[in-house]
Amino acid sequence: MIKLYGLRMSNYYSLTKALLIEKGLEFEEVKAPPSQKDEYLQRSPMGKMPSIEVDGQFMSESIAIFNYLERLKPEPALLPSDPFAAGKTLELAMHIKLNVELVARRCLPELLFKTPVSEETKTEVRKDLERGLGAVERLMVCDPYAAGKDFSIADLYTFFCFGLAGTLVKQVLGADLLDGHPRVADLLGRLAERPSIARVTAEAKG
Ligand SMILES: N[C@@H](CCC(=O)N[C@@H](CS)C(=O)NCC(=O)O)C(=O)O
Repeated sequence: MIKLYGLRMSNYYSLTKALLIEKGLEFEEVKAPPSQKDEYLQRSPMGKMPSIEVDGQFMSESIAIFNYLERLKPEPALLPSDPFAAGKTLELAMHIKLNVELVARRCLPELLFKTPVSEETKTEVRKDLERGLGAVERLMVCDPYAAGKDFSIADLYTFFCFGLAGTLVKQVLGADLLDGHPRVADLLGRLAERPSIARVTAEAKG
């Protein structure tokens, strides 16, 4: 059985857990906060969560884990069968991750550790987020799902990356990330009701 290491509070752990549920794969959750200890770095070379263990072998990075699971269990597919459409779906997922979530993440020290983020950084974050959101808006289909008519890996990145980014922008920048982005706001509302995502959210709270 696949072991999923990390903590339920992590958005990438949550994304990977939702992915395992979507795929209908059996898995066991193993509590493992990030660490720089050798044993942890064997599983996840940056000491981050999540990572998975399969038959004594380890893998980190949510997108690599997705690629593995998609090949391990092709149905239900979380990428379109058309190669170009599959590339576009991953393009969207990566813009959400790299140009929205990772940008907002620069504010994390202030939210998590009460270490103030400088005004200079906040100004940069606002500017970079505007650019990132513009890119995502240009790529997003939202009809009805992020990348088109079928639920895909892009929806999981949408939900779990926008979730954290939205909280960071609200708490640290005092703004609404989704202001001016009603399509994304609507999509997030619909995705919250998807059984895999609803279960992950409920179990992270409880
Ligand atoms: N690119 C990684 C990101 C993983 C990541 O940033 N994990 C965070 C928690 S959400 C973490 O472990 N942070 C601890 C650290 O940076 O040391 C993925 O997609 O899996």
